[in-house]
Amino acid sequence: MTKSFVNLRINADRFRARFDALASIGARPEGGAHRPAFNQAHLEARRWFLETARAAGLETAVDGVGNHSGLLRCGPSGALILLLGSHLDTVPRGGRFDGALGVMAALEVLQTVKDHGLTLDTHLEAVDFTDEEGHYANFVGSLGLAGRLQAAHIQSPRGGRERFREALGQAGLSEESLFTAGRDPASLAGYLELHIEQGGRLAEQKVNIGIVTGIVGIRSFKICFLGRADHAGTKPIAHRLDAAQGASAFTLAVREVMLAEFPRCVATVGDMGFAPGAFNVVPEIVTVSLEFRADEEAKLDRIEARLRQQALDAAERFGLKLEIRHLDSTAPAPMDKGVQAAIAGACEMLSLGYLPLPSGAGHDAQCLAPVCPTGMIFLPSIDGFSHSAREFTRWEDCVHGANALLHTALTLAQS
Ligand code: HGY
Ligand code: MN
Ligand code: MN
Repeated sequence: MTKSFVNLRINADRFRARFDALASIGARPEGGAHRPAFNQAHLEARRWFLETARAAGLETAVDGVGNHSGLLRCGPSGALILLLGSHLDTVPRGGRFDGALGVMAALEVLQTVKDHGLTLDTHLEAVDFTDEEGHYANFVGSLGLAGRLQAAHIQSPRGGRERFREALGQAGLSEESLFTAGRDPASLAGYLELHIEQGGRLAEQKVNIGIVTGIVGIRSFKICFLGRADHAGTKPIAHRLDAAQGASAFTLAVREVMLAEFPRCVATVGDMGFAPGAFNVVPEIVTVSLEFRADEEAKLDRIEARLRQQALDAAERFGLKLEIRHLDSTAPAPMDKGVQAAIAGACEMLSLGYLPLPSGAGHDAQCLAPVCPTGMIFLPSIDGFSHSAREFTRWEDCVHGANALLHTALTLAQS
């Protein structure tokens, strides 16, 4: 950290005003935000972000995978680009902080650098990545920018291929354009992301900043239990091929297996669909969404084998057929040690306490980590709530985090 920057701080009022303006787009009456990828509020939030970045004097762009960004050319011609960012999409009925805080902090850092006329060794770019939450497929934007998006990853979009194509079209994109956004890794100086922890460790230990050491891998599947539609009034229960029984037995077994055999990992059945879905028809088909997470591929392999077996056992028990469709997988990723050290240096300079910790949540950073030095800064989530209107981080922590992002970026942009 060169002496001249030590007293530099972000403009907290401007940061707050922008965060609140963004939070109003797609705001829910009970609090939180509803901006699933490509819904009207998400598209509006992206337009607003570009307008705000343009008004801040940044060069704006939208790439073939829909990533929206503002670029500050504060380095010499031909300089590498240090990326900062996160995502403006949310889970359905999500929180105001998840993703949005990181994009607003990135914008604030770039404008602070611009306002002070700083010249650095790299350019700086603030990015809003497409569909981080996997409304259609996990991390489409960051995988696309990293040049790591595979056709198989969008083969079976959640919610169906037709809806995905339509949503892409409405956003001016296409399945083909998604594969045109890859950056040359040699052009990237690194990637930094500020994000809420979405767990309770920092708040419990009363620490200002989390320095992420690594991010879990995630695999997701659609599992169909196939039975037989029958009359709910005349078909004796013992003679039914009831898909709901298989799906329910499987869902309970997931919890038992994870608690007993993988206590430090997670698996979630987040959605269940019934067909034909009528009071008076024994369910013919029940489709279950499954995702599970672990910090190593070998553990993910073991969990996958055990849960596949549980699905087979549940189907067999109730005389059902079974279809298991793999949707997508994202690898676990360690965070760059040099970037972690730069974050620690910025925290020490700012007299902020910090704690190295792994991330149980997935992030765009895990898609960038294989192609450029990548790190994440976490902020305390009060009571560990996230992915709901309860999500909350104290504003003073947000300002601490944005200043830590600023000084980490200044360190990385001068080395
Ligand atoms: O699911 C996650 O961990 C992230 O919020 N997409
Ligand atoms: Mn997020
Ligand atoms: Mn999220």
